Amino acid sequence: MKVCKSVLATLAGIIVGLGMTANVIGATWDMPTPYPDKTFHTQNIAIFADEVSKATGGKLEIKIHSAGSLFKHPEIKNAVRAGQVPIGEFFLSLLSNEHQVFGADSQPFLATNYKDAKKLWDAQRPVVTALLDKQGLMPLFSVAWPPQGLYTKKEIKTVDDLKGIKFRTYNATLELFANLIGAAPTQVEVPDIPQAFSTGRVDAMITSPSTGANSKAWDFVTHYTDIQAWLPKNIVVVNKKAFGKLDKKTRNTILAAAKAAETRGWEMSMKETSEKTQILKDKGIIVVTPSAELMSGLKKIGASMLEKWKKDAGSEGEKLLKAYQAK
Ligand code: PCA
Repeated sequence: MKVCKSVLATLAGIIVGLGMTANVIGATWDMPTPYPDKTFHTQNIAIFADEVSKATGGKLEIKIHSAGSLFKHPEIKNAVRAGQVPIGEFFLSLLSNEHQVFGADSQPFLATNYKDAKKLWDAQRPVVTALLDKQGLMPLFSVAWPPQGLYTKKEIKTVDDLKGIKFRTYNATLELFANLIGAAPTQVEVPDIPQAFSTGRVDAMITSPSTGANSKAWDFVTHYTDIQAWLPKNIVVVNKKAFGKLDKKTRNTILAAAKAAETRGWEMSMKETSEKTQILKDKGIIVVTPSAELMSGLKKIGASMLEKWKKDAGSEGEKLLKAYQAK
């Protein structure tokens, strides 16, 4: 009897350890994301998780761990790759250190509106899928952030006005852009933005109206210049092995929910752009249409970055650009 009990306890431990719920009716998938709950991307994946749960009758629950609480942003991709978690969301262009094609959406002024951003993703998806496949990963969906604008503590009329400013960045491409405009870049994750400003680590940033409003940018900057520089994306990926272990019906359920999440996410993003820009205004930030001089200065830098990108991105990059320009 005693032995029996301990065997049962061990079995229960194994089942829980495997991420199964205690009553063995289904599985729980932990899903890390670097972004806070109130981010529209996180709200979108919450709906995705809900749809999967409902459609599988609770057989598969996806539990979201937001704001980098389970894995820090730079670790999320490898955590999914290693099977530590079966699914995760991260900023696609973070992977540009592996291959430049991952960073195409962060190239300044390559795709600056939703229509072009969507075309770019259509061109990028097959290349990204093939590269991730080699790592045992499969993309489920990808959603763009709103166009990226400039947050500062003074009016910016020319590129020269940005010289020497301590600049918050979020990937290598933005870091290079900041260096080329003569600013001093520091990498800061979204949940840490308010503190980075309040402690004086940074004085300016380029990000969406979404992240600016959610970070309460009016507490630390005065101007938002609407430069619409690029629309970077988040991507949700699964570990192919974990996905393959599911039955066909569940796999199809996930794929259908992913497709819906991509469509819904882009719609949410578009809505965010106007809503959050209005909030910036309402909270007292001066929303500025950029001067022609500022734009031509920034675009010149963007053009030189694209030339370098083309060299670094090789034949895959060329294929991607051709497909983008053909659309
Ligand atoms: N918000 C995220 C990524 C792009 C954006 O708009 C950030 O600022 O890190």
